[in-house]
Parts: sequence; structure tokens; C-alpha cells
Amino acid sequence: MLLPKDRGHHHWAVSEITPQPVYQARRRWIAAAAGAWLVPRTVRAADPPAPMGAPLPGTRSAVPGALTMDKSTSLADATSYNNFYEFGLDKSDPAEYARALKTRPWSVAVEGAVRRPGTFGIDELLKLGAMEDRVYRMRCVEGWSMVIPWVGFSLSQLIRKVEPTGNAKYVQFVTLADRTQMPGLRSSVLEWPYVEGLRLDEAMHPLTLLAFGMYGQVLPNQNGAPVRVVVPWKYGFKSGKSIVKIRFVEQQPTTSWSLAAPHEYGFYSNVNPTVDHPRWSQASERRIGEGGLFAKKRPTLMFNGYEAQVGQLYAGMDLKRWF
Ligand SMILES: Nc1nc2c(c(=O)[nH]1)N[C@H]1C(S)=C(S)[C@@H](COP(=O)(O)O)O[C@H]1N2
Ligand SMILES: [Mo]
Repeated sequence: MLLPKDRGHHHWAVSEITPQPVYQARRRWIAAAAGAWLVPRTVRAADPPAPMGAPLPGTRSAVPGALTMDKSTSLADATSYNNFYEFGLDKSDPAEYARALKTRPWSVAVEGAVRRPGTFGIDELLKLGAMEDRVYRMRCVEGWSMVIPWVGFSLSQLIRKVEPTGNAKYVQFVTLADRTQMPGLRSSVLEWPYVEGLRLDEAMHPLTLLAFGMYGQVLPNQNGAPVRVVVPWKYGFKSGKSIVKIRFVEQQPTTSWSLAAPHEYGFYSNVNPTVDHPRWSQASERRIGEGGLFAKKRPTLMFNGYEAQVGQLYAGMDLKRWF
């Protein structure tokens, strides 16, 4: 049994969990500094993935619900089993192809129904709030889940800075679509750029996280570097990676998945064990890293276990209709 005082850094201390890809990236970085003759030809051409894996400490979040007691997924699993379709459809593609993603310089444009629109450089964005450690359960619509110790601050901190007007009812997130860096854009499974959205009150909820790191480190590219959204009570696809634009709008915005398959992926996409996907049950889930083929599935929890914190946002709504 993990006691409250045991939560925090100890079970994912940076020194203990550096996985192969991050370690290798660091070696390349060090090798690059040591002299180009040490670096294999294929690596020399790529940009050094400098900040990936660098320490990014946070302080324990005081936001209610932000520190689940569930055991964290290993960093090796969290960085090698990913959905990031811009880099390919296989779970192993993002770790392989996102390696060379250039995450600096990077900026996020904020536009639409706000009094203070503008463009934030990534370093400016990093300083907008105090970094917090938050351990969230993450549930993919495909039926698997992980527990990830993120580092970031509430998206609401950015939203307050840009002062939404009365016309701002929804927020749309636009993520990077760069053909020169993202081989997955050749596929037309989705329309690019990958877009997602939230109702303004969902975006303002303190659990909605603007994440810059995980496991006490700068985000690995395959997990959405340099900045992504994390909405723990919704299916994983609502949490857009590598964000370049945030738009405040009056009408419910387009989202890539509901555009691709409107009957399968609704705008809300709250984790809900009582509303099945048309092609499979959503009542249970496989926790990545938990046993092998014969491991018991876990029951999926209403709002992914965050009902006490977010249930009020949906009071009176028919969640079968607004799936
Ligand atoms: N830009 C972008 N963001 C994305 C995706 C994607 O394909 N492209 N996949 C989503 C899905 S389906 C999931 S489950 C999560 C996975 O995040 P993780 O790899 O950090 O666990 O990212 C989400 N964000
Ligand atoms: Mo997902």
C-alpha cells in the first residue's frame, strides 16, 4: 500500500527511470558536444534533441484529485507505447520518428475571443505558472490505460492571462503539422493539423493541465513536446500533443476524431464505462505494464475516476447523447 507520504518523486526519481531512448538521446547530445567524429553520420544530420530528458522539477500539486494513488506506469512503457499519428500509426512509431522533432524554437499563438491575443515563445510559456507534479490516470479510447506523473500547471493560468471575452465559449487546440518532420502526415486517416477542443469551463477546470514534462523531465518528443494539454477525465485523444495554437471561439470547434468518425468519437468523449464505443465495450481497461496476456482487466471508472472533481460540469446532461 502506497501511503500519502510516499507519493511524490521517490518512485520515479529521474536517476532511476531514465529509459533507453532518453538515455541514448543524451549520449548523442554529449557526443555532439565532444566532437562530431564520435557521432554516427545519421545522427549528425539531425538536430540535437537538447532539452528532452533534462530535469524539470515541480512541486506537489495541491489541486484536488491531482495525485492519484495508483502506481505510475514505467517511463519505458510510457515512452514506447504511444499514439501520435503524425509520426505513424503503430504504437512504436512515435518513439522512433519523433526523435528528430525540433521543439525549439517553438511558439504557441493564442487568438480569437480574447482581450490579449498574442504569441508566446516556449520559454515565456514555461514561466507563466509554477510547475507542479501531478499523477494522472490516462485512459485511451482503445481500452488501455496508464498512470503518468506529469509536470506542468493548470491551463486556466494561461487562459486568465489572455482574458477571454464573453464570446469565448469553447477552446480549440491546434497541434503541429509539419510535413518535413512528420512522416505520418502522408496518411489520410485524419485531417491535419490534429485539432481538439474543450468547452471553456472544461478548459478552465484546475485538473486540465498544460504539460511540459513528465517523470520530472522535459517531455519526450513522442509524448507531445514541448507542450501539450492533458485532460485526465476524457479519452486520451482529447489531450493534444505538440500544440502550436489555442483559439477561443463561440461555436463548438471541429475536432479531428469526430470529423473522421462522428458516430464513434463525440466532442465530449468523457471516459464513461456505461457508454460503449459502437464497436467495443468501454466497461473495462488494460493497465499497461500490469501482467501479461492473462492479467485481469480493471473496471473503467466514471469520468476515469475524477467524478468528484468534474461531475458538476455535466450536471443535467444526457451523457449518452453528448458522448
Ligand atoms: N497531436 C496529437 N495528439 C495526440 C494524438 C495524436 O495522434 N496526435 N493521439 C492522442 C491519443 S489517442 C492518446 S491515447 C494520447 C497518448 O498520449 P501519450 O502517448 O502521452 O500517452 O495522445 C493523444 N494526443
Ligand atoms: Mo487514445
